[in-house]
Amino acid sequence: YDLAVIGLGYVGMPLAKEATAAGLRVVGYEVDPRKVDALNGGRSYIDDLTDADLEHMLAGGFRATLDESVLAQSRTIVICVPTPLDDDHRPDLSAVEGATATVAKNLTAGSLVVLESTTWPGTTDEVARPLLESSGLVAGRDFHLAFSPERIDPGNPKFGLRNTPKVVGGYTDACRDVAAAFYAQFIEQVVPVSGTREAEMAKLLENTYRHVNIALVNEMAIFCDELGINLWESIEAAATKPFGFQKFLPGPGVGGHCIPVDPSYLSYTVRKLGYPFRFVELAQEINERMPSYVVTRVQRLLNRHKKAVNGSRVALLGVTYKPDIADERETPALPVARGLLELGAELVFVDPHVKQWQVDGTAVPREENLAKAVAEADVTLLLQQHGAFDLAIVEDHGKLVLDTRGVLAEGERVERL
Ligand code: SAJ
Repeated sequence: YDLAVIGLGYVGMPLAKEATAAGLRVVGYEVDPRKVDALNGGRSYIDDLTDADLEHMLAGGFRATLDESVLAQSRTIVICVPTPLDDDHRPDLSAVEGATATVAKNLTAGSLVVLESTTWPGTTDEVARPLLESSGLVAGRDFHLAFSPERIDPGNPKFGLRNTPKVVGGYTDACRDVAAAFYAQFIEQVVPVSGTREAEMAKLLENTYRHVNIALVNEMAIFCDELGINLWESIEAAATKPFGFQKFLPGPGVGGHCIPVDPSYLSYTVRKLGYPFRFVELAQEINERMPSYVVTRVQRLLNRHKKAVNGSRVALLGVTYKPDIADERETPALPVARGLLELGAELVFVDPHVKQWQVDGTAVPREENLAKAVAEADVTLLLQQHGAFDLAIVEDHGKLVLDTRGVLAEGERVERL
C-alpha cells in the first residue's frame, strides 16, 4: 500500500478519502470491528463522509481491516487516534502509544511514519520515536518520522483536508521533506517547519488562542450584564474593524474535543518546567464557570417574574456542543441541566440532532415540537442555534427566554447572556 491510516474517525477517514481520490492505494487499520464492518459495508459513521463518498473509496480500492500486518506492506503510515484527557485532566496518550507500538511490530525499512494526533510538544520525539525504534530500526536512518497536526473541522462547508494548509515537521530535514512530498500529492499547500516540536506547538497555539479568546468574551459578558452594557452589540461593532480583530462570542461554556482539551496538553508541558501557564488555567476556570453562570441567569430571570426555578419547566433548545452536528462531547448543556435539576427545575429538551438525552443517568424528556415546548415552558433556554430552529417561534411564544448565543431579538421576555 502507499498509505495505511491508523484510526478511522473524523480525521483518518478524510485523509483516506483524499489519498484514495489521488490514486494512492490506501488501507485503513482499526481496532474496532464494528467500524471495519461498517466501512467495508459502505456505511459511513462520519458526519462529513457520505455513503456515496465511501462507495467511491471502496471502488478506488480502499479497505478497512483489523489485520495489523497491512502496516508492514505500507510505505507510509499515518496515526490519527484520539488524545483525550484522563479523569485528572491530564493528557492520555494511551491510544497513541498503542497505535505506535503496533506500528513498531510491523515497521519496515524505508517507510514513513507520521503522527497527526494533537499532543504536547516532544511527544513524537520522546514517546513515538523510542517505541518505533524498539523495532531495531533507527528513525531518520532506517525510516522517516514526522508530525503533522490535523486541522479537520467537522461540518465546515468551506475548508476540508485538501484546501487547508498542512503544517509538517520532521525528526530530520529529510524526514520532513519526505512527509511534505507525501502530503503534497493531495493537499494544496504544505507548510514545512524545522522540527516536530514546532509542528506540535503550532496546533496547540491555534486552539489555545481560540480557547483564551472565548474566555475573554465570556468574562466580559458577566460584567457587561452588571454594567447594563450590550456586549453583543459591542462585539459586532468591534468586528467592523477590518484588521487585527477576530470575533469570538460569549456562550454557555466550551464544548467539543479540541478547544477544551488541547490547552491542557500545553499547560501540562509548561508545568513540567515548574510553573503554571496562567493564561490557560485562568481561561479554563472562566469557561468552566459559564454553565453555572447560565443557571444563575435563569434563576434571576424567573425570580424577576416572581417564579422560582424549583417547580418551573425549562425548555433546553440545542444540547450538542456545536450547531447543526450531532456531537455532544463536552457539551455545556450537561452541566447547565445538572444545575437546573439541582434547583428543582423540570426539564425538556428540543434538538433535531439528538434523539435521547440523559443527565447523570436520568433521561430528559424530548419535545419534538419547538412551538409546544416553548409555549409550555416557564422559561426557554437557547443553548445552541441549530439551523432547524425557527427563532421567530421562540421570540413570539416564549414566556421567558434566555438566549446564550445572542441570536434572538431582545425584549421584555427575551434576554441575552
Ligand atoms: N465557542 C464559543 N464562542 C466562540 C467560538 C466557539 O463559545 O466564539 C464554543 C462553541 O460553542 C463550542 C466550543 O467553543 O462549544 C468549540 O467551538 P469551535 O467552533 O472551536 O468548534 P470545534 O471544537 O469543532 O473546533 C474546531 C477546531 N478545529 C480543529 O481543531 C482542527 C478549531 O481549531 C477550529 O477553529 C474550529 O473547529 C472552527 O473554527 O470551527
